Amino acid sequence: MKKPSILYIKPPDPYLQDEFVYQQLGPHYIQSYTNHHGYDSKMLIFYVRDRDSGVEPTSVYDLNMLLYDGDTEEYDGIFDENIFSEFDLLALSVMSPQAEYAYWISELVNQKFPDKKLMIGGSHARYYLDQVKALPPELAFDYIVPQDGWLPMLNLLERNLPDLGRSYVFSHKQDLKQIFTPPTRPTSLLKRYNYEIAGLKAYHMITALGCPFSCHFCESGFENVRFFSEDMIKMDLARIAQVHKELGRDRYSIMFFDDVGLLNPRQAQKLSNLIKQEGYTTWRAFTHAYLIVKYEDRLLRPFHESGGRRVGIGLETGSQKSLDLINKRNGKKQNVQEHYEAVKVANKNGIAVDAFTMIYPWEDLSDLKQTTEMIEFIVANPVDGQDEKGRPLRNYVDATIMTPYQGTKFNEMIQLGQIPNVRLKDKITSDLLFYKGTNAQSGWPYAETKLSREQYIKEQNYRNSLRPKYR
Ligand code: B12
Repeated sequence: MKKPSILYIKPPDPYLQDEFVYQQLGPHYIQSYTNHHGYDSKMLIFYVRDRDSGVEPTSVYDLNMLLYDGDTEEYDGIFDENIFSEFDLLALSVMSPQAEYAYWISELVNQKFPDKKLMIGGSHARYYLDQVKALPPELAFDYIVPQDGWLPMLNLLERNLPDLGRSYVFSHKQDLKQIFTPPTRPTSLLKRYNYEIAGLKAYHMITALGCPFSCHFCESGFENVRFFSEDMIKMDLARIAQVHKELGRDRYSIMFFDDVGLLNPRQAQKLSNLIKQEGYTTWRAFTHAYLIVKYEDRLLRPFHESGGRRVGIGLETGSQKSLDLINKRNGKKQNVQEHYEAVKVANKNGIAVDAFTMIYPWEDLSDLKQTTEMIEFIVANPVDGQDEKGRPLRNYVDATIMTPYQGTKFNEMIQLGQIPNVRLKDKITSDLLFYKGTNAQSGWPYAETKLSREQYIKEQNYRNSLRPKYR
């Protein structure tokens, strides 16, 4: 019997100004695994045509699509629904901001290709499982995979895509040490992606899933950390280095995007060795303020010596009151003073900081002032080093307004009235406590906040205006 074929589908990424900044890894991990097991598949990447026009797409026909068969780009142009007729399984990978687009696709398939099986995986299925399960028949999926995709996918393929009724949930947590198939990295696809670290073209990868921290604004607070094997990391690093070389680059860069980038000196050393072995010139990883303060050179020296030039840190806020409420370290105190210290230590060691901050709906003028002062300090603090283009390295900042998404502790606390001066609207529609698809901004779910929305937006704009022109 012929093995079922799969079309992996990535809906557009409405978040970034440009679609082609980061490859969406989820479907590439699963594709590599099904390739290994002998199943034919292609990758379909949707993107918004002519983003700069400012015209928002309102249907799937407003989108463009890119079709990849392995390393070969087969098509790039206006969406053609006939593509769906060629495959047995249409498998979507969806983060919540992409959900709106994903439902355009499921609606079309349910209407015009009812014999095809539809599957949804990714963080949207995980964190909004109840809503995905409750989708009306015209938008619903056959299979919902809220956790890891490897085993559910293989199992359903081996059973020749059984009829299990609509919205069948198949949840599985994988021992990542048993996965030896790094994500597919088609050179011609990666060529489209543009991101630089310290002046060199960079791609990103992950070493682990989950997060050991407990930030009350995050949906994955308290998710166990599971590491991929060192072999898997090596294979992925080697493949990415090969892509860079195939694209004619002899100096190239990598970013580790997981939450556990530089955790301790031993691990930083291990990653640094791998980076050197594969010939990378610069790299970036995430770390935490208290770790930089705790380990200083022991953490940062191996990083810097192997080309580490930027660290991402969720500094969140300059207000101690807000930092305490966030509860990043699950009951352990983190001090705002450590944020200043960490930036100074990193910069002195030749490493620039990408600082992520938020505005919180309980904040008063003095909280806002404290974070703004911290940001002013960060952007002004000199970094002792240059990038690969000979420009001084500069710190970078990002400011957003916190939305208490479903499944976060803040959502629960606000609903229970535990945060003074903050109330949510009685009627929460999907564009309020949900990532809004087409412009990737959250709505304003608050019935009451300490200051007005306008005050918060003004402060946010000011903070983001301090960003350097490059990073
Ligand atoms: C890298 C990253 C980004 C990058 C790149 C995004 C991209 N194109 O991939 C950038 C910076 C752009 C980004 C932006 C945002 N991100 Co982000 N990001 C991540 C991060 C750190 C890693 C993603 C990743 O590569 N994971 C590795 C892969 C293997 O995991 P995965 O995709 O979940 O796939 C697994 C399963 O979900 C499943 N699966 C996935 N796809 C499929 C498909 C099928 C068919 C099957 C069967 C299974 C399956 O199998 C995989 C293996 O288990 C995750 C956190 C994390 N550690 O996952 C957050 C995360 C995905 N991001 C998140 C958020 C909130 C955002 C933003 C909204 C942030 C903001 N406030 O603006 C934006 C929105 C982006 C958008 N799409 O519009 C949330 C999403 C929550 C949600 N409800 O969907 C996460 C989970 C972090 C968090 N806990 O808050 N992000």
